[in-house]
This record gives sequence, structure tokens and C-alpha cells, in this order.
Amino acid sequence: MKATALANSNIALVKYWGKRDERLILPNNSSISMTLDKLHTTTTIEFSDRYKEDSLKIDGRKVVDGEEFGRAVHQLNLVRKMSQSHLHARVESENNFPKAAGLASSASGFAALTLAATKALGLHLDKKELSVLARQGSGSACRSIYGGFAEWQMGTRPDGSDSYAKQIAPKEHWPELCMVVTVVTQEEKKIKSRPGMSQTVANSPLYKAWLETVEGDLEKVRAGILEKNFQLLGATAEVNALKMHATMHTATPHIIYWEPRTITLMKEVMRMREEGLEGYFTIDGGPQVKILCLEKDAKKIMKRAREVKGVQETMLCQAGEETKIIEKGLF
Ligand code: 2P0
Repeated sequence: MKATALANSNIALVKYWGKRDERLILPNNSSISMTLDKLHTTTTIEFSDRYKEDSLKIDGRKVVDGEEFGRAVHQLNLVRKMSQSHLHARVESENNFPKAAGLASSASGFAALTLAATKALGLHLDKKELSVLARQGSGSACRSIYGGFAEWQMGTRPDGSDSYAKQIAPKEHWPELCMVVTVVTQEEKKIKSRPGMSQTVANSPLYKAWLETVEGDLEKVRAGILEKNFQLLGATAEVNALKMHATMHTATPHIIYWEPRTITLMKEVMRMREEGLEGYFTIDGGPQVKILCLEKDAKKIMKRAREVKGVQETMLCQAGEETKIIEKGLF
């Protein structure tokens, strides 16, 4: 009745932005991501009749109500329903990176929660079933079930049964591909992705253009990964991120996740490219900049990023492993 899961976060190379069903978390477009090896969430769950209610601790802090608690309990309820259990759970979770600052904590968080909860209740789900379930906790979590590179296929069915991720390639496919993750602020963002997304879908005049061009980006990024064509992958991913941010910048009220340091880093990546140091940036729902590069340039690019004033941390990541069960629990 107790299990611990470790899930890596993932960074989208073609972003998921906008839902067609907010309750089931069904997206308006497919997306592609790279699972990272160094940003992870560890979650231990125990179900027991000793517990009179669900309890949740994240990074040592008790979470007793609010949206975070509600979303975790909703996910536990989905798993309880599948296994016809009425037991309450004790959940403890730890991230090794700043939460809710655009480093995809909800992706690794809900992937770990989903696997640990199903295992603790004795369910044996395959990856597709886990992906469908994780998606209902947080959309991007369905991609973190897989290692390497994954594509979340948006699906068309109203019940969401065909909206889940599949692996494009395992991490061993392209070990030279790196992502330098930079942290420019540890602060939690003021507007979460969820309201940010719905605000954009509701009224950004550019949202239509986003949907019209995303299929082309998916094709290029898929090919870039499979053919290990770094220029194609990087250039497409960079413009895809800028397009997503352009939809937010033009929503009413608008959402600007970038800080001055974010823009300085973007410019620095462009400058490096002019000098022959090939890197491409991507940015999610937050101010952090992630730089795609090849291993041969990674150290130099990290050094250059670290020299940008205000950059607090840089981490060199490669493609990481799938969400898995581990022995060592948090309690
Ligand atoms: C992504 N993001 O593809 C995009 C790019 C942020 C920017 O998925 O509402 O936390 O829980 O499904 O997954 C962040 O949104 O949102 C996200 P919900 P989620 O990675």
C-alpha cells in the first residue's frame, strides 16, 4: 500500500498551449518534449485505513487546502476510483529544483504522483494508461511518463481516451543533445500556466495563427529528433516558443513571463550563434531560459550563460529516463 516514484520533468520543443476541454485536460494541439535527466520529483504515497483524511507535503511544507491540494486529491480520487478503494493517503513529494518558476514542476509532480498512487493501490498500468491518467492531473505530465523524447498526441475523442503521449526516441538515441537550464529568479510566477492558457485561448488574436502553424512545427521537430538534425530541431523549437509567447503577449489582459534577464539571455544565445557557437533558446510559462545545444559546445555555452548578470544557476541536462518506481521512500 506504499510506493515511491521518481519522475523527471520535461521541456517542450513544440509547446502545449491551450485546452479544448479544461476538466479532462485535452489540448488544442499536439506537443513534443525532451525529458530531462536532472530535474526531478520524488513522491512517496501510502494508502492506509489509519489515515482519516488525505495529507500532502511538498518540499517539507504541509499543503492543507487551496488549488495545489485540490488537484492532488483529484488525482488520488481518479486512482482510487480505478482500484475501487476508499482509503485515504499520505503523500510526500520533493523537487530538486525551484517549483512553479517555469521548470515544469507540475509535469514531474503529476507523473510521479500518478505512478506512485497506482502502484501503491496494486494497479499495473501500461505506459499509455499511465499517460492518460497523468494527463488528467496536468497536461504536460503525460509526456514525463516516457524517457527520451515524447509526443503528446492531442487526440479527437471527447472522453480523452486517445489523448496521451508516445515515445519518439529513447534517451540513448541522441546522447549528444544537451539542454542548459538557467535560473534567473527563484520566485514563483504570478500567473500560473492554467489561467494563462485559458486567457490566451479566449481572446488572443494570434492564437489562430498558433494553431495553424503548429502542425508544421511538429513535423520539423519530429524529423529533427529522428534525423538528429540539430539546426532544424533548434531553429524550429526557438520560433515555436516565441510564437507561444506572442499569443500571451497579445491576450487581454496580457501575460509577460519574461524578466529583463530573460531577454538578455535570449540575445546572448543569438550572439553566440553569430559567433559560431550553436545554441537555441526555449522558454515556458516563466522567466527561465533553456538553451538547446550539442555536448561539444555545452561547457562554453554554460560559461557564457553564467556570465550574464543575474543568472543564478545553470544546469547541464541531457535526455532523461522514464518515470519509475524506486526503493528509497521519503517516509
Ligand atoms: C508545455 N507548458 O508544453 C507548455 C509550454 C507551459 C508552456 O505544459 O493546466 O502545467 O496542468 O495542463 O501542464 C504548463 O502547463 O498545465 C505547460 P495544465 P501544465 O510544457
